[in-house]
Amino acid sequence: MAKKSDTTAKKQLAQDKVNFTAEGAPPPGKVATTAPVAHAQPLTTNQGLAFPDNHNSLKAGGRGPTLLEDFILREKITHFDHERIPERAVHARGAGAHGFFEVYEDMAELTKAGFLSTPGMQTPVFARFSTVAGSRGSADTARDARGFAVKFYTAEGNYDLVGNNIPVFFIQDAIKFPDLIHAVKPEPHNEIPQAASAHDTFWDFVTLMPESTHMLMWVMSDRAIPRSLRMMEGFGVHTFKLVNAAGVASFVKFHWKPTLGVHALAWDEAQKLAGKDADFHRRDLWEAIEAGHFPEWELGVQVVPEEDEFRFSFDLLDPTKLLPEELVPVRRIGRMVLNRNPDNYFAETEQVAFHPGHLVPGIDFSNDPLLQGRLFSYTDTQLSRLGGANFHALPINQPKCPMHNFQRDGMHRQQVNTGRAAYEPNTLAAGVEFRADGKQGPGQGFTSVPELLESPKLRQRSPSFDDHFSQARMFWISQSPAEQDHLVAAFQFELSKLGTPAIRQRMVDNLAHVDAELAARVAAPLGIGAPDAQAATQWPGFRHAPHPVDVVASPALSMLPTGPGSVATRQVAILVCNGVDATAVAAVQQALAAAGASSKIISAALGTVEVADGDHLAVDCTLVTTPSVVFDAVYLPCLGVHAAALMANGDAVHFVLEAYKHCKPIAASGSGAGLLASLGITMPTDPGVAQPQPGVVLATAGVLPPGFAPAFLQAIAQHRHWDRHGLATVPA
Ligand code: HDD
Repeated sequence: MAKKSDTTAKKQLAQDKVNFTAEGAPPPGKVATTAPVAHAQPLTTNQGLAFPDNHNSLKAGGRGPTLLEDFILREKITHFDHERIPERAVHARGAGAHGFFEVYEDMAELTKAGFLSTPGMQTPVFARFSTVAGSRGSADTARDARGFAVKFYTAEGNYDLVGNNIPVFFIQDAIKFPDLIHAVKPEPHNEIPQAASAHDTFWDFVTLMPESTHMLMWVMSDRAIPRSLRMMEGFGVHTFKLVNAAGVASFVKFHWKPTLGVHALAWDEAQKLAGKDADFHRRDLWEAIEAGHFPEWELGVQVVPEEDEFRFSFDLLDPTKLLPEELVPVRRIGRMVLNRNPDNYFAETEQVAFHPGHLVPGIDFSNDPLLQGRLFSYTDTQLSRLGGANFHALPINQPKCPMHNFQRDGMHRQQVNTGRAAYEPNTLAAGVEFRADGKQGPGQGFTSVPELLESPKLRQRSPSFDDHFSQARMFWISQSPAEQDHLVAAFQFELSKLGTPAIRQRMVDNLAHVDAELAARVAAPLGIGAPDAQAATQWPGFRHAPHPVDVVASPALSMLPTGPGSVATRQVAILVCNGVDATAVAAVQQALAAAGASSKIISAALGTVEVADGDHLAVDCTLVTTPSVVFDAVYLPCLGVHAAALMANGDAVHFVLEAYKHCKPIAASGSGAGLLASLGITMPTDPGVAQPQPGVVLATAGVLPPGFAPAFLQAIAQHRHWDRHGLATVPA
């Protein structure tokens, strides 16, 4: 028996040897030669050991158990098991890009910051945009503030401007930040809902914190659902200080102004996009940069001399207040261009560590209590997120200027420091001291602005922070009628989702302090009582300061004046089927391309459609895979006698109606114009070009009139036609 078994084992062993080479793995020591040239380096372990077979673990026989001694397998699996790091507690989902900042003028009169000193000087930057509440895998188009963080790699050290796309914040003191975030994140018992503020805990908290009312107005506005990360403003939010070489400080608010204007999605569209293309914003950023349409913003400053600190009816240190641009104009001092996508998402976008306390000489903090608290939080969070004190040594975080100090050791230390003396002062390291000389002036290092501070220790909010509603009112009265409608609808949507009617009531009671009409409109469909301003005053967090007389509209707060703008990078869908007028399609495509927009041919199936003259037109995408929500505008060309066939397709009908309902520009020619009429959109009575509804461009004649493409381009440049009427009846 034993002998027979030995023989079987030997046979199996021989067979295993055959199998080993038969399966294609080269003999030990040889490197596979069939790999593409780019990957032709030998595959090695983390220790550099080349190994020939990356497909099979080491087993006792071809069908036997895997051996524990397989250190190659163990290393690979172990590394994989530890690939994930904790996601950011907030701003987990983000997209980033490299670029440069270029200053327009010498800012020496205000700041000694070197990167703001020489006109035309370029400083490398890395920018990361993010949503706040959602997890790393959540959808891009959630209703939320967007993070707008920029790291400037200046010659004097890294400067981080860690802002948002909204100029104010929910809370006035950092001690409330964990409460705010616990309230807005998914509820802890069931982890629902993801990336959404429309749930009880968020509104429970904010209604008890009326200081959040101003920010709520922004978050319920279309600012919280940007069309593109490239089309949103950024704000430093807090008041900071600029300091010149003579030590003279001024207060400053920072702004980023996008050259493409500020534009938003429709709320219904944003929700659908969350499912149809959860990567909508990051894809848009990536593709624009790949296509050479580099996103660009101008950096603006609002400067207030120190002696004017108390000039305003609000406190400059209060982060729930903005500085109206009509009171202090925004001076544009430079531009940021993002011109390179990251090579590796994890290494760069995920591992980048921002911190409002990363400053350079010439820029300093104010005493805003929200900012002061942030100064602790950001380093602290990187310690656990990036695994220790050496996160500054990750390539994306390294300063691009010399860096010397006596910080030593710690997890994942990259630097190999030499010498005995890891302290200062010393005489043992050739007397070297790594210290700037402390004098004022360019290149002389960071010094804090001296400030006289003598006061009792108090755990108290300054009464100058008490006015919670005036700027919320200013925001409301500065919006166009369409923007007001969207804001009311957003409040209604969010509050309708609450299971606790008392919270809905508390919100409209608070809103009654902003504007009676706003509160009444929001309350109408919520199944609650009329807004009661007096009831709101009963809650402990309520501090009542009457609206100061200077609450006037601030035109800069509306998104409308920023358009019409450019059509560059806009995406246009051209719906086709057999019989399409290819000449008209080519003419419109040419006009769009010349203006920097792009177009896609959409039909029911991939392949080609037969055009009117018997030729063929290639289809780019199908109606189902690229729905209307991923486009900015739609063109319906003449489809000859086949027009009815397209409209027999429910997906095509839905595509057009949905684009129309989302107020997107629609152009139609020939029988395409007739199709719109059959959908109840418009009656094409005029033979030439007519615009019966805002943003609808028609040509009923067979040949496109010369004004057709320009009219369509103009409609696209206006972004959306929010003033379209009768939309409630459109079934999409
Ligand atoms: Fe914050 C991340 C912006 C208040 C604590 N914050 C973070 C990011 C942005 C902001 C853009 C993402 C940076 C990135 O892309 O990596 N945060 C703001 C703004 C605030 C603000 C504009 C108010 C004006 N934050 C704030 C407070 C605290 C924090 C009051 C805590 C006291 N924020 C953090 C954090 C994060 C963060 C937990 C998460 C990941 C990180 O820092 O690096 O530390």
